[in-house]
This record gives sequence, structure tokens and C-alpha cells, in this order.
Amino acid sequence: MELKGRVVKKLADDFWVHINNENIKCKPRGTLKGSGIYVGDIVDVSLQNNLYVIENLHKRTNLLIRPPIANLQQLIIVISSVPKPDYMIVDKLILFAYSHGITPIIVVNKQDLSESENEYINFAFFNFIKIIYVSAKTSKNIHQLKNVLSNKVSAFAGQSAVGKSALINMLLENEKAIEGELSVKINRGKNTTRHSEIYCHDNIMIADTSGFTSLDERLLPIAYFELPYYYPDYNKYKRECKYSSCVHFNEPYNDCKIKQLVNNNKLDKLRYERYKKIYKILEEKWVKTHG
Ligand SMILES: Nc1nc2c(ncn2[C@@H]2O[C@H](COP(=O)(O)OP(=O)(O)OP(=O)(O)O)[C@@H](O)[C@H]2O)c(=O)[nH]1
Ligand SMILES: [Mg+2]
Ligand SMILES: [Zn+2]
Repeated sequence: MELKGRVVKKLADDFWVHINNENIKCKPRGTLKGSGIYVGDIVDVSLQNNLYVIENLHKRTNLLIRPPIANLQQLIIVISSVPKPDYMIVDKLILFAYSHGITPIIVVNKQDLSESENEYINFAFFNFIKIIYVSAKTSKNIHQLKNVLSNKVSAFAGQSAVGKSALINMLLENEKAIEGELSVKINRGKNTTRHSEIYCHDNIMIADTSGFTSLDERLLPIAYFELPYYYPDYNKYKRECKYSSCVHFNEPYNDCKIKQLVNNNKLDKLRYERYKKIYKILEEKWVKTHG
């Protein structure tokens, strides 16, 4: 009999597969050894001589290299009023998610703080993305967050001290005593390898992927001229730019609808400035690698 489940933990040649609310320790079948089964992979498992064996690896929807995880579905971008939001990090994380086929969701934490402290929270221009306002301290809207997380594999990302650990601990109901950073760093010379794991509680699956916080735009798998494609708020008006290949950058003002909308405050000026910054970084990277 074959069982289907998700790999939630990997240590050397041992894999733990989540089946029927249990993590079952498995060994890969001979031909799958060393073939790169990742945390997050969907596998078929059979029982042979009292040993669980991974028989088959299902096709992935995506694979992240750093941190190593397969089939991630949602990226929960946490922000708060204290520390003040860094919208460049938010934009880069959104871009990271879209460019890997992952759905980004913004969670604004610390809603228990007074309004005056929330003055830096302004997502008026982020109407293309789901935004949930919560408090890990008072549990406000946590059920809403749980709904969004249910039956999906999600990872949390965002600046330090916004409350990622506080939220995760609450969601997993302290099933695991997760202290501080979820990730364990294994130092091997110069390279830091991150160990990944998926924590399951009820139907919530949270990947330990704190590597996202120090997101490096050089890891973005996109060419500079593809950048506008990953801005749903710009894509909406794409047909209104004079040229279909418009990247809303060096084109004349009169030919670019996005520039006009930014100028008329219909699109966020600051997000557009950040767009241009990211564009330049990606362009420099392109020139370096393509001559
Ligand atoms: N007022 C308030 N404080 C919170 C809330 N959630 C977390 N905090 C506090 O914010 C601080 C940082 O929370 P953490 O959960 O450690 O933040 P983090 O995002 O995991 O930070 P890193 O692990 O450094 O990336 C702690 O002192 C928490 O007690 C909240 O909803 N309201
Ligand atoms: Mg933390
Ligand atoms: Zn344009």
C-alpha cells in the first residue's frame, strides 16, 4: 500500500514525511538516493519489512535554493509600525514571491499599538495584494490569518522584530518550543547552509525559512526588462503605454501611462522610485553577466 505525504524534515539520509498528522521517518528507495529530495516535496511512501520507503517523488511547482525548500505556496510578509516598515524590503519580497510562483500576502502586526504609532503604515497603493491586520499580543484577527494559512505551505518573512516568531508560535500553539530564529545555521567554511523544516499544526504548514529576511535582489531569477511583468499594479495599465515593451523607465513621459499615473498620484510615487532602483540593480547585474 502506498501513502502520499509531504517531506517536512531532512537529516542526512533520513526524511520525515507528514502523513495523517504524523511525521513518519523514511528512507529513500535506492534509485532515489542522492537524487535531491527536498523538504516540501510530495512523495509516495510504502512500508517494507517494517521500514518506510520513499518510492516516488512528485513533480514540483517550484524549488528555492536558499533556503532549500520545494513547493512553497505562500510568502507571508510581516510588517509592523515598530520597527518602522522598510517598504523596499516589502517590494523585494513581493517580487521574490511572484517571480517564484508564490503568492505574497502582507500581514500588518502589532495592531494593539496606538494609531499614532501606526502613522507609517500605509498600504493604500497595495490593492493588488491581500493584507491582514493582526496583533500577536491580543490575538486580533488571528482567525483570519489562520484561514489564509490553512492547507497551504507558507513561509514568514520580513524585517527583524516585526513579530514573525510571536505569530508563528501563536499559530503553532507552541507545539514546538521555537526560540528566536527558527533556522539553524550550519557553518561549513565560508558557506552557511540553512537547514529547513516544515512545522505542521492542524492544517497549517509553516516553513522555517528565515533566510528570506536578508533577501538579496541578485537572487531574483528575472532579467531587468521582465521587471514590469511582476508589478500587477502596473500590468493593469500596460496596454495604455505607447509601446507594449514599455518598461516605464527611459520612455518619454507622454508615451508611458505608468509615469503619468505616478505623476497624478494614481500610483504610489515611492513605490515607483523603488521600482526604478530595483530596475537599475537588475540591469547592472545583467550587464555584468551578459557583457
Ligand atoms: N505590541 C506588540 N508587540 C509585539 C507583537 N508581536 C510581537 N511583539 C514584540 O515584538 C518583539 C519582536 O518580536 P519577534 O517575534 O521576536 O520578532 P521577529 O520578527 O521574529 O524578529 P527576528 O527573529 O529578529 O526576525 C518582541 O518583543 C515581541 O514581544 C504584537 O502584536 N504587539
Ligand atoms: Mg524571530
Ligand atoms: Zn510605460
